[in-house]
Amino acid sequence: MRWALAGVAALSVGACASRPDAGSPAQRPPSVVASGEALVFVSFDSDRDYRTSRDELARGLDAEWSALGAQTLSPIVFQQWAQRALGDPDMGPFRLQFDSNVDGDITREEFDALLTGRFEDLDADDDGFVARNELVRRLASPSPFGGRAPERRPPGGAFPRDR
Ligand SMILES: [Ca+2]
Ligand SMILES: [Ca+2]
Ligand SMILES: [Ca+2]
Repeated sequence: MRWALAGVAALSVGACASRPDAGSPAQRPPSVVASGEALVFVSFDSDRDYRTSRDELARGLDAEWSALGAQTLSPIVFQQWAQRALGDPDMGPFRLQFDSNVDGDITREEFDALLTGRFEDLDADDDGFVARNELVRRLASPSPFGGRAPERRPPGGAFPRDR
């Protein structure tokens, strides 16, 4: 009997504890997204001042390329890097965006050019630093689906993989 009562008590505590998460939209934190390159730029912040400078970008690109240990990135090496560095290779930036001459391989110059371009794009106030607030984006409105916006497929059903 004591065991059964203890079980009921534990269940009701669990129900109460989960209730705040299901509160009004105002109680939910805003939905925020960070791009794959944002994760890379955060990792380049070597002095940990929460912003990545152009010097840190240059040193970070050197270190990243050295760690890859290849003259050029083949599709399979790029895929492995994207999985680890970008968090999700299907979120971009994509291989074809790096491979500007579309020869199948990514050179150091192509690697640097794309990431440097993204850095400049993200540096919204043009001060030469990419700060954390320039790396995250709030989604337009809190989603009623627990912070996760429903996917909207474009007509035809496929998401564009290479913009
Ligand atoms: Ca820094
Ligand atoms: Ca190429
Ligand atoms: Ca900036």
